[in-house]
Amino acid sequence: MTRSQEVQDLVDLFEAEARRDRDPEETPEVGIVMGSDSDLETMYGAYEALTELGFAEVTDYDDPPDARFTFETYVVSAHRTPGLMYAYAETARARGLDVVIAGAGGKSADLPNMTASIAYPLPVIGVPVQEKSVDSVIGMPTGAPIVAVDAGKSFNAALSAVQVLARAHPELDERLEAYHDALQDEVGAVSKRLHREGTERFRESADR
Ligand code: AIR
Repeated sequence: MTRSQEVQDLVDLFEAEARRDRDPEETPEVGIVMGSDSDLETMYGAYEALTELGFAEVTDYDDPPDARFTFETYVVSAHRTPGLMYAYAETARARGLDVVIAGAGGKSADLPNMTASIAYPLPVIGVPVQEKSVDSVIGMPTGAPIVAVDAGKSFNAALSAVQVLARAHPELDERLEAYHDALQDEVGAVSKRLHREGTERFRESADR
């Protein structure tokens, strides 16, 4: 299959970045890829989780954000642009990525599993964008691993990605702990309020 110019530009970019041998502090740690821009609303959860944990998005490799931990985002289709998927996954490690979050929808959601195979041993966290995509994301043969979340759970995929990174970066451990503490506080506060107000008043209160 030939590649269009738009795709070839991206392949050239990935290959050039792979050759550059940049300082790991300047390259994104997390890569987010999705099969179509129609997946973006579902994959936005990964963006939300990463930014909540202090990650910033790289949109220009030559002008990265100041944040220590960063991520990048692309549309890569396993079926419409197989060459782009191959180039993305094959260069992922050399470009400094430590973990990839890959989401796709439909019954043939092959981007996560193929990215996992090509980028191996880089960990890939698969996000089935729809319920019907779950089997094709998680159904990897023995020896070809993928980690995956439930349909649509891109927020959790990003938390898992940061858990992977936190093994090497204690400050991320602390951010994950702080995030979980805040979650606990929310549940504790709502539980107290439900108990204090009683069920009927709680249901009627505007700021539920
Ligand atoms: N898809 C795109 N290329 C390969 C696959 N499996 C998936 C996308 C999206 C769905 O097909 O991940 O969830 C429909 O894509 P679109 O672009 O037609 O909206």
